[in-house]
Amino acid sequence: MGSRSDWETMAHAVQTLEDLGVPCEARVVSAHRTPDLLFEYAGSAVSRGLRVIIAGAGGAAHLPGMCAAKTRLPVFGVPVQSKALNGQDSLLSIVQMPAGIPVGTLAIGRAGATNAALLAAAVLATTDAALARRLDRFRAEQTAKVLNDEPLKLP
Ligand code: RP5
Repeated sequence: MGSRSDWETMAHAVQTLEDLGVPCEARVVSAHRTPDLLFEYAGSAVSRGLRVIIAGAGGAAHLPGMCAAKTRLPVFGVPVQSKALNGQDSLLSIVQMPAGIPVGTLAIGRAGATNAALLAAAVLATTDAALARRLDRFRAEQTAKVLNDEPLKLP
């Protein structure tokens, strides 16, 4: 993520990955404030054995795009909800990549962070049968929770 201030949002990605038993690391790597670290982090991602990168950033959110420019790994971008523009700025910064360097862009905020983790797990599950079973179980439990919910009552 681009800043420690993004952690409140990006913790949902980490929590989701941990719930699914997917090993991950959480780092603050800023495209603006630590550009050399970003180059090193994304540039060494393949050789370090990373499989997917989830990059969360807000405002002028260059991190996912710059990350994707430096690695061929799948990069999923999470637009963090900014104070000034509610994350619309983050979303447009991340989603409007020119053809050639893709960033899979998720929803603004918590839903995007959670879904980025689920998408990353889905990618990894294509070559990991045990993870595929855990992901299927997560989805089945989610479905059952909705179906077995209490009947609605007037407030
Ligand atoms: C971006 O600027 C970060 O991703 C963060 O969402 C935003 C604000 O950062 P802070 O000023 O809170 O560190 O680079």
